[in-house]
Amino acid sequence: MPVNLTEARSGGRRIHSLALRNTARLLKYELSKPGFNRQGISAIIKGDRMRHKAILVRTLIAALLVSPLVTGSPLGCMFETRVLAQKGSKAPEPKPRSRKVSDELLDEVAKNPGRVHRVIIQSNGGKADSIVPSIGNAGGRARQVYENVGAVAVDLPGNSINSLSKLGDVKYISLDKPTQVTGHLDVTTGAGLARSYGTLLTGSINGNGIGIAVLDSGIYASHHAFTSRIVASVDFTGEGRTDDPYGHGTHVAGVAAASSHVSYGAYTGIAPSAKIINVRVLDSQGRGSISSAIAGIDWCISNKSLYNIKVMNLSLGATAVDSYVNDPLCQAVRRAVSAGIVVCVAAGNLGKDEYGNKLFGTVHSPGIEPSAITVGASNTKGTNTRADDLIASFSSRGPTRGFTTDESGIRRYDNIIKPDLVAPGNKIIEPQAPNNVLEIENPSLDANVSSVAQHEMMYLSGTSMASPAVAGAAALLLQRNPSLTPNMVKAILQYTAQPLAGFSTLEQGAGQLNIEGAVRLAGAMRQDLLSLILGATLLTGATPAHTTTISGSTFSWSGGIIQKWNVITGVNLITRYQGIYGSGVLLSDGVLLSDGVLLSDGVLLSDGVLLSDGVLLSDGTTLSSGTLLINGVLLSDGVLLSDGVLLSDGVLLSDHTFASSTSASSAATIAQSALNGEGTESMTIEIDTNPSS
Ligand SMILES: [Ca+2]
Ligand SMILES: [Ca+2]
Repeated sequence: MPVNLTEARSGGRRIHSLALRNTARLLKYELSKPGFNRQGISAIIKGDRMRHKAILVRTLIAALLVSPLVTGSPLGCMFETRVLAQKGSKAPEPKPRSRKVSDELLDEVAKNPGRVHRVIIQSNGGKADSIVPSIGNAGGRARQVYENVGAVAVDLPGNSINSLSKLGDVKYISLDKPTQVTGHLDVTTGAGLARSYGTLLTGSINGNGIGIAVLDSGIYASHHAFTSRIVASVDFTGEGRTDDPYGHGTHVAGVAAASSHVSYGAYTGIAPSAKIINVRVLDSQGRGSISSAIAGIDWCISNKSLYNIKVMNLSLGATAVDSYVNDPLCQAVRRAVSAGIVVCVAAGNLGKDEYGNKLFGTVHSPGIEPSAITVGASNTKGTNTRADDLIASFSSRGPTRGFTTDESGIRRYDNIIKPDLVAPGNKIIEPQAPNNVLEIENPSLDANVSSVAQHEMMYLSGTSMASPAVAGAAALLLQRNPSLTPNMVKAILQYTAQPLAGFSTLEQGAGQLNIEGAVRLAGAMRQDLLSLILGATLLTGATPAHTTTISGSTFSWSGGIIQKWNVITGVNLITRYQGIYGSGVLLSDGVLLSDGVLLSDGVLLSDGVLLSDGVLLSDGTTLSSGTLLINGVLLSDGVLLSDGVLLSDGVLLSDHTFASSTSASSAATIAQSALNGEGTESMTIEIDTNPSS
């Protein structure tokens, strides 16, 4: 519709006013049309043939903004902005739309269109939540919403990026660059914190050069979590292979020593640069014999120097019937410890009955061996903070129930305190051997972080996963202080562990693995320990602070160690060299008890000792009435114990039943697997987006 400005040109303010009114009316008409057209507006203004555009347009806009003609128009502000930006110049030309996808990401997508890419999507208006449904519709997965910055971290298939970028709520999509994330195990155990406590030689603590022997069902050696660090592989099952058709050993090795290669480090093991020695003693069905396990241990002792085997992990066990004094697997472990190897052993997964009742006295062999580091399982709930951590319900509880029978037919139970400590063992994600038996029988164990076998991960639960975390920790301690004896490694791990409130010593030993504290304490000790005499000063400087802070929460160390039937506390344990720390001397053997004070060859071992020198409270008296404390955690929560019976909150398997209910006494099997673990949150799934390397 042409605008008649003849009258307006004839002069006077009235004319201008009329022109403005007419133009405004037309503008209002254009603005009201669906699909508001900037060129239409420009045509109106040009059609006015106004000579004083700059002044007039400004006036016009001012008028429009207060005019009832346009109030309420949602486009008013947009129009204002655009026209003002063009003031004094020609009408605006459509600018090329700025792309909403970063070039870097476009390059990545062009290279790998089918791949899932890790991206950051920024939202318009800062409401990140509103774009999450669209992300799902596009086949993506929102990993984390950052409310304060209006962005979402997303795993997004390459072929969805273009369509998603066209949504109005989406402001920009760019590559979430693969900076290293810190894995859950790394963080919650404190291993990540300890990495920077370097040595002069290595600069960082990662297990470099330390050999960890994994006595298990074999290892899938092609997995990129291990490449080039498996320095030896031997088979004692008779199957003539060292790979892992069962799927257990690969995962166990990963907990101890997986590299940060997959998923940006989300599944980094505890000692990611350690050497791995693959000693296959469990067959393709996860079964083994006592003799094959002993053969594996024997081989490790023989080849200790060749592969620098400092640590051994045994996530396996058999029903404990014989006292550790006679049990052949225990004796083999003892020999390895005497040879200077730290031996970590799973406590077992017999911590509850079919009704969920706690079972005590269920640690299996060789977890009943005093010189072993016997590891129970904690449940981290998938969170890095330790404030919510619990003892896993399935984790086997002490005391040990192996026995000897005297000439009168009386059984003498070992009844020693186990486990020694606990470590994360619920729903742990670590490397998966391809097509393994465990996964085929339990498809939900597949974590699906990668489509490539060499990067694929699976879930497993159990003390089988907890033990290798401690094995990895031992490697870190030995790298930090190569002069530590196995007994000292054990003492440091226990002394720095965090007692979890609400659980007795028979459930958690000294507490939960604290690698930050352990590596720090190991570093504070002299490095000439092998030549020390009793009572010598252990520390090179000030006594380390007995607290650790992980993920924002600070906890106290246990400050104690366990010796068979005793919990010993006191700073003397770390300030003075004790006889029990010697190489080749069993922790807990050869120690004198006198008037309730534990002495070690005349040196006061500790300032807070108690308990009997024999069977744990075999006379049926209360184990503790509040006196036996480790940082406020009772040694035992009122459990009454006598041979064969355990009351209170737990149910002791009748030894009779325990010994006869399984035919496994001659077969070393992996801890009857907890497999699916407890129904709490797991570690976060981190999709691996770089599978080809
Ligand atoms: Ca937690
Ligand atoms: Ca898979």
